Amino acid sequence: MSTRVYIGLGSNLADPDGQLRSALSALDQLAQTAVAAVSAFYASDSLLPGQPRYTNAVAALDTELQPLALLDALQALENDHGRVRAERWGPRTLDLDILLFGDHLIDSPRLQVPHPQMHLRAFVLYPLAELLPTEHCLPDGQLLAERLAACPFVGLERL
Ligand code: ROI
Repeated sequence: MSTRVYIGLGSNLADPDGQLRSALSALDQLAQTAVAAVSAFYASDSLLPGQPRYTNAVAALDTELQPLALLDALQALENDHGRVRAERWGPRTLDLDILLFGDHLIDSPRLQVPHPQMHLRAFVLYPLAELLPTEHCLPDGQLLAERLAACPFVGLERL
């Protein structure tokens, strides 16, 4: 049985748009996984000053993988795209975050779902809202519409 999963993609190094396109085709080739839909790409300044601008997007996947197996696959993909984990929050060629995994609530040392910062980040919420109805109720009980209302579309450029 497959689960609908939402992945946040981000890059701010080495041709960010190209990194995202290449990541999307790699995601579609993952075992037991298919890409069902992809948002537009969005550009925005980094939340941390002094970094290059990011390109972000959200993809909907249907996967038969369990959450930690998917996380392993995403981290392998990040490494394939030349990501070097030099500093926490550092610039990165590719960042893949599990935002939602069906309606699961996961709180393990390696993986928290829903992604703990997603409700604060316009570059996650607005692309997600292209793929989910805003009346969608998130696993923590909040409506996507409420999250959007609390997180204005500021500084985002839809590409
Ligand atoms: N800023 C933007 N705009 N997009 C990101 O994906 C992103 N990722 C990060 C930090 C450094 C917090 N800032 C970001 O990890």
